[in-house]
Amino acid sequence: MPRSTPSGPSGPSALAAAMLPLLALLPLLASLALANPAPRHPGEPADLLERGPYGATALGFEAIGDMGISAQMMFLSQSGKVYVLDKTENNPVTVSGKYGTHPAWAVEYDPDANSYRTMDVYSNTFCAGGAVLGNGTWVVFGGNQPVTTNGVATTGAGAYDDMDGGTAIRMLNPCSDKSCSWIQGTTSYSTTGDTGGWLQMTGRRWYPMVEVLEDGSMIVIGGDQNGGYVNTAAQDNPTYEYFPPKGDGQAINLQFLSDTLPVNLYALTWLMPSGLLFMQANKQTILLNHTDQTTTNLPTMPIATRVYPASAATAMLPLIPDNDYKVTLLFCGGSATTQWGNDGSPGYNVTAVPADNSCVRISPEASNPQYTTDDYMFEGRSMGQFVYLPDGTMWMGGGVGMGTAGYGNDKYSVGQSYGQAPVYMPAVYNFSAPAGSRWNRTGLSASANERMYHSTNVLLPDSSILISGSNPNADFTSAQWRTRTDIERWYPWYYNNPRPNLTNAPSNLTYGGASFDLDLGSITDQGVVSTAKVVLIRGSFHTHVIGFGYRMIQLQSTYTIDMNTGNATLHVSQLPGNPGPTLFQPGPAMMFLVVEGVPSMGQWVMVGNGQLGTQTTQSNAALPSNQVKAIQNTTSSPSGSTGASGSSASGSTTKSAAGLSVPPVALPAAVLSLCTIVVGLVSAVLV
Ligand SMILES: [Cu+2]
Repeated sequence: MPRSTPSGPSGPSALAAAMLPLLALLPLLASLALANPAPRHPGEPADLLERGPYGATALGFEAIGDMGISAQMMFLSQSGKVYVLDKTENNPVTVSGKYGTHPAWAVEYDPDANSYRTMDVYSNTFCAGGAVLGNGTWVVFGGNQPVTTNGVATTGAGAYDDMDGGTAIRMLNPCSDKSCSWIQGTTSYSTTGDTGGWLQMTGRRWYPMVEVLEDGSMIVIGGDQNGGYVNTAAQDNPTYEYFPPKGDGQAINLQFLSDTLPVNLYALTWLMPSGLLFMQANKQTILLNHTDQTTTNLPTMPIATRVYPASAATAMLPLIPDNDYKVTLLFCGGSATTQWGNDGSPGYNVTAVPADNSCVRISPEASNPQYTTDDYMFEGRSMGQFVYLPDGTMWMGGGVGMGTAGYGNDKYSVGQSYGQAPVYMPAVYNFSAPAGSRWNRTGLSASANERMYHSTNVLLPDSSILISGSNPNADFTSAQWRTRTDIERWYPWYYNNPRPNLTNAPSNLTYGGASFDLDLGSITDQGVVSTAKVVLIRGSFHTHVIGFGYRMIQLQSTYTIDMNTGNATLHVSQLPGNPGPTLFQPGPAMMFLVVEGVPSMGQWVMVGNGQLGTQTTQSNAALPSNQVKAIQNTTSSPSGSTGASGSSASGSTTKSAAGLSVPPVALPAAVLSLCTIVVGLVSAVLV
């Protein structure tokens, strides 16, 4: 795609004179254009020569290896390592630990080395919740009773040496040297007190929701006692509690969880800028004030059920300055079935029910919040999972076209799956595209592998997506749908493009305060520089197509282009001081510099002060206006804009192509403009 066309003032005679030295530069300019091809834009077809580190084509999947266990839960940590948890089952890899040598259900996976090490987790993590605290410690809550062979529940350590995970809490401080292990058992949370035994919650929670609060602590919500297809009153745990514990440490009743039986597991929950919690389960929606336990009813979820086991793809849309960080939630797919069975099974042929294809949005704290329909998906999908891409689009992959989440040995199960007709094709959703054009799969190809219930997808720092896991079974099996321990990666369209360099990035970000500068390098094309942005994706725990603690924000920024030095600088705000940490909770986040939709490699930063507790907020320092410093040192031309990201007004029309290495002071501005013409022509021919 050609770069912007300059509007040089040169007349014919000046043009002829200036062209002579430029002709000598043509080979150099051509080589520059070859070295830095203009990036494609989302949806453009892949160049078949562009391949990922293992040989796959951009926009495609690649099978890259195996991680020994099935990735029911997975997160990329700030150490660069991916931590994976499965349920207790007869996995082919083992670990030696506190209770002997047994099949492993936890691994640390190194995406750079494409290798893993097994880790010892004492209790059954089937099906837990988790997130990362504001201090960077990851915590996993709940699970199920010990099981022995064929997934049969037992009361003591079964054949696999697993303990009861119903009330268990496990913590991990990630490491890059293979030295870390899960903190569990009798280890106390702090040095000032001991839990008196196991790190544990107030009650059993299978399928608990976890959300991170503005002080970096967590709220752990709901769940049931012993598992099942859906919840029942007999085994419901309709309460929430905090971690670390607050107040008297006791669980607090939440009527909403009783009202939404039987479809209230992993109740969909997001912290809102006001500090209230948006909650959605069954068809009901509320805002919860968790401190005084009052609730406000919001509209009923239309069209379909979104919460597990309907399991829609859900996400908070990326938070952007252009709409004053308005919070909007998106729900896509799920199931419109009206019957739910019980904790034993669906009780009907659930696999014959087509998955829903609708998408709806709601902005919970807008005036008069309503669900509105969004662009529908290409097909019905239960258990599709959204993954934020740094360019602001959202990838969706996995799931099924028929049935729901859940599994069991019923006459209508397909193997042991309550879903069938896997969806092999991903799609990309662009929230900022005009209605009617938000879904795109141009140039994408299908995976060869089904990724069903208990599969997970995680963004890596290079913007590829790590994919593993699939349908669970009572125990590890190779029968359909088999227990999958293999790994795939998916590569975005820009995977092999030259990437922006994220240099001199801060390691900590605050809520408000002084801005910081990022060096954009030798780019002077205002059309390119004006696309530069900085985004953060918060560290998040992925399971059951939910990203716990998952949100993405674009920081406000402006730019200065200095034609004298040939460099550009991006001025970047800290996180918004108002509303502060309720908008983007403290804790580790991956930072990307994105130019023309192409991200840098992600770098981890700590948002907030790195500790649990009230975070300091202050007003954000004003950013300089967008500015192009003209070629002569005597003039500087502010744009007159007041710091809005993406403003393109300028007092100068002088532009230069990115990467041009001709010393700018050696040539007059008109000649630089002509250089841009030539580069533009060469690029137009070559691209
Ligand atoms: Cu599960």
